[in-house]
Amino acid sequence: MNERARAEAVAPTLEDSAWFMPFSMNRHFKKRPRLVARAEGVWYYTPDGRKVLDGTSGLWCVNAGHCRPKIVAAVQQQVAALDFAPPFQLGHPLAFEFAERVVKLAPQGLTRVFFTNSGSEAVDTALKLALAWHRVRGEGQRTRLIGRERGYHGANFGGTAVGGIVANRKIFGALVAGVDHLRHTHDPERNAFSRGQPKHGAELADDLERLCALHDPSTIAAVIVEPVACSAGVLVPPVGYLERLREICSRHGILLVFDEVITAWGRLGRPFASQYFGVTPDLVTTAKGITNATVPMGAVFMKEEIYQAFMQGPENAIEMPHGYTYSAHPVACAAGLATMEVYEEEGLLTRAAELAPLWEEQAHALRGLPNVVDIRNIGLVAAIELAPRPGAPGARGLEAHIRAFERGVYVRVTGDILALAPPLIIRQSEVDQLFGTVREVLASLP
Ligand code: PXG
Ligand code: PLP
Repeated sequence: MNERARAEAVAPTLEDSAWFMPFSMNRHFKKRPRLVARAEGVWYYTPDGRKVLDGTSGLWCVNAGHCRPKIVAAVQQQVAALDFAPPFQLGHPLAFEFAERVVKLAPQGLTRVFFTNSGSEAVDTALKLALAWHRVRGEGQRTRLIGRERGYHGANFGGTAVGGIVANRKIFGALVAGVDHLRHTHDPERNAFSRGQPKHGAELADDLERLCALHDPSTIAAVIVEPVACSAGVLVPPVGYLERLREICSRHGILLVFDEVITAWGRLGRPFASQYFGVTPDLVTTAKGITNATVPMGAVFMKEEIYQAFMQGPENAIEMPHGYTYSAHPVACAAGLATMEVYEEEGLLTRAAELAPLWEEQAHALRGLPNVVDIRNIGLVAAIELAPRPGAPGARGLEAHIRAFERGVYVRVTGDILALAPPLIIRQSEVDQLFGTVREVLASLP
């Protein structure tokens, strides 16, 4: 069957498809689907062969571009050589090799890594590690977890509980006891159209002092934040904010977790955002770009002292009763190793720093277009915030997303915020096309 025939075979049945799509408007989408059938580099191809520029690296994950031959070959070879090996009480060489490779890139002092299969699992793993770490050191009263308003930490129980996007939480009711949230840092009145880090708002980190006073710091296990909150619309940390959070956590013995599921693997022009901002957390969660999204994988990096605290007691006892059937899956490790090679050979973990100045210019050149109320950027990320239509929040954003797709550009939309984060291999001419299409769409959008 050629691509068109296959599309026609699929299309008539979509409207009552069995697939309950995640984080999607199922009925709306199935009536008017947008499908991609193939990808290469920065391009998606629809089933009928139309090219669509991938302006969001899939879901912020295909950092080296799509279907990279080296990664494809590594996956093909691995799946034929060793399809699966249990990670509990058995191992395979690639898992150990991959761990060595990635800890070399991790923020300084984060010398150990635990593998998961997604960012959501990485987050729940990090939260469990934080609770357990305090407990094995005799501070089992530290059970509180602190997230932040507008944070996104995946879809599992712990991550949903510390997450701060209201729509993602309220349908589930109370999830995990003892969770509280810092205020978010978004302040359009003072910081609209900031280039890079906004000037105002470092003092918002002092909200952690308020929560410490309220709950008593000795009850707090960990604080988790995204260095840049990407899902909730690219909220860039104010100058000095992350430093202050770090200082308060250290002073009170609270573990600081940076959720770098999106911001790691070169998005800001350094391997990790922690390095970009010069702030080192105690744990880092990541996923997505760790395998260029070719095979699902996530990871938690931790300081040596956290790992060592568990390496006590008899050597024939399991130190950490936690893990997943597919932790360090051989095919994921093979994809990850090939991904690291591509990143290194092509300098992709620093390329965003080279592209960033012009990227920033082009993003902010959209200022003044109808309904544009804010533009934010950092590294190879930008957000364009649109004024909502009265009584219909999200409608304008969704229409922009659909129109852009019809004009050959895929951009992510959250409410009325468009988010751009293309693969790190993007060429300048393709950046021009990305912004050119966004400009046309915004100019034409009611
Ligand atoms: N933490 C952060 C900071 C994330 O961005 C997760 C955890 C969860 O990862 P998994 O692999 O379980 O999805 C994420 C994922 C969007 C969008 O449009 C963002 C994510 C996922 C889907 C959509 O902004 N981030
Ligand atoms: N549920 C059941 C019944 C299981 O047996 C397992 C794993 O053995 C799980 C859940 C967890 O699955 P995973 O390890 O893939 O996360």
